[in-house]
Amino acid sequence: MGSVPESNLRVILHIDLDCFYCQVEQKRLGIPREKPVAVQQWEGLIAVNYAARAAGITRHMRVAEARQKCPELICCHVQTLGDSGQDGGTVGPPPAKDRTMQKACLERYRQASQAIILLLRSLAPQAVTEKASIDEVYMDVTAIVDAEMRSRNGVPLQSVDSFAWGGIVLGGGPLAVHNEFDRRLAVGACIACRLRGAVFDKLDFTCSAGVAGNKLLAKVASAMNKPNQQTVVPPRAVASLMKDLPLKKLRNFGGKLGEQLGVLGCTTAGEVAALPHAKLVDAFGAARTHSILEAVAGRSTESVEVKDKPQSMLACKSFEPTSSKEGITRWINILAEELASRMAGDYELHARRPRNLVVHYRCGFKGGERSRSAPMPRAPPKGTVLAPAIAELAGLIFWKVVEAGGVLPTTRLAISARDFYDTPHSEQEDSIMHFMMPGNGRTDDSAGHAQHAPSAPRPPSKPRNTIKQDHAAVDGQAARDDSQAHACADANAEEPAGSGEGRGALSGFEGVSVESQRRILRDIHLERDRQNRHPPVTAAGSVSNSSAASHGKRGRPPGAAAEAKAAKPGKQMRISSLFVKK
Ligand code: DCP
Repeated sequence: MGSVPESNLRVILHIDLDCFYCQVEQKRLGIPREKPVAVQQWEGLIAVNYAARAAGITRHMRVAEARQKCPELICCHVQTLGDSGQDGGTVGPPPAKDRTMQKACLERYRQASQAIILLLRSLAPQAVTEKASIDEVYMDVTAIVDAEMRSRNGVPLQSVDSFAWGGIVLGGGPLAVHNEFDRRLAVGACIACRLRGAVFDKLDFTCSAGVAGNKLLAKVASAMNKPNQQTVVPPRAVASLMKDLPLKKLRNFGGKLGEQLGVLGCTTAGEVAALPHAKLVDAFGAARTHSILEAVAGRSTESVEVKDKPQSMLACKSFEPTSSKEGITRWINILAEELASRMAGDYELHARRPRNLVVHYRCGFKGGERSRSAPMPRAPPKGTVLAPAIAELAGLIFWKVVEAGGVLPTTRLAISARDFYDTPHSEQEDSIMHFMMPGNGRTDDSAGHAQHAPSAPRPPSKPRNTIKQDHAAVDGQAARDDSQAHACADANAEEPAGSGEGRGALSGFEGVSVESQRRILRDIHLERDRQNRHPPVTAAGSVSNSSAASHGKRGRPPGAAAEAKAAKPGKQMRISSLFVKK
């Protein structure tokens, strides 16, 4: 490896679903890809597909304005929970949604997200896969690339044409066949193509990817050519990429740091790099200056971490100030339903339960959020806590706080589950493995009804019936409004779990047939067993038997060829000409 630093030899993918909520709704409702579609939450748009973007529709536009601009726009409302039940997401003029009586529910997006990440993990168990948000994943595929390079025994790839789904090389190509790092990136690009192909083939979602030597560059790259394309960043392209890169496109530079750098006159990474060092040190101190300069130069050693289980789960609702016992109880019941459903889904997947229940509340509009916690009601063996028990305890906590004064009128309520523990093995047959057995699909009754059944085995916990005051918001989410769908959806603590309306289907697989769900789950476990013996994703080999057809049989995802053609010429080139024979 000579003097090349170790981190420069990593190969990192950032995979980002295209117009994610729209794709989920289009798939669910059978709306063709080429139709303009937007997902609305109340009267605002929170997601817009690429056909609608071409017609000038943007996120945050009001529905009325968008319809005026594009009369053929199909608006789907996010699923809502509340008085009119779990409706939502209809095509055409949606039924009126009453924000005061209903709450947004992102469950179907969480489930789709979960299905995608499970599929990616099953296809590339040697990769380290980190879920970064509801629709983006980092994958460190270095181990797969290493294996591929070893198996080629120094023989370079000559062509990756057959995997070229909209691949673009930043800075112009071709990649250098004699350069080890370029070759490694090319292998990474093939892996990305394979994975994207499998996501399309098995789950019918298109996604874009960035392929680079670190997380920072991979993320920047995946957003550069959307939809349904992938972008490779060879080392020689990094300097010019960073020079004009708007700071808001750089992770962690969008918020306060971006503002502070704006005050110093910088809007691009290159401008920050050109600032006098002393000026940066004055503003940020030496250590922070170092990390800022590393980032704006496109350098990062941050590792990809497996984060497959959310640390907590939260259901929340903001409303006009209310002191009505009836109204507040109604919301507590709805939130408890939502949380219980997610906990049940999480139990199926991860065979674990939360130790504690937290109630978060805000008084008026100005006050900060506060919370109190208590041990979660007990679940029966091989079962999960049901909504009525959660609602009862949450109500008890909330009204005790009210008795102490200072909470009413309330403007926001949230209930969260946290401090998860793994259930004993003896109980776990009821979870994911159970569903892998033929004929063992979940039924309406399978969530465990003996709600107050005595004493499921519990790890040591705080004394029961004690309510603990947590003055600060417990989760990041606790401070967010349910109308801020993205914030909630994005946060790790809000990761997918419950099955909501998906009775009869495994959570995480909404829209996928029960047979396919079982097959995917079986694949995951079989692949894990086989991990080191038969690497399932290779750059040139098949992804797996069941998905190998993704290239031959199905061809490219729709629009890939046209989109690739539309890619900027000159500075960028398609991956199909990654290598020239020398
Ligand atoms: N989202 C939201 N509110 C926001 C931003 C996003 O509710 N302010 C939701 C809707 C998106 C999903 O999160 O579909 C993912 O957000 P992205 O920013 O990744 O945007 P998209 O996936 O919609 O589009 P793109 O293809 O540009 O990534």
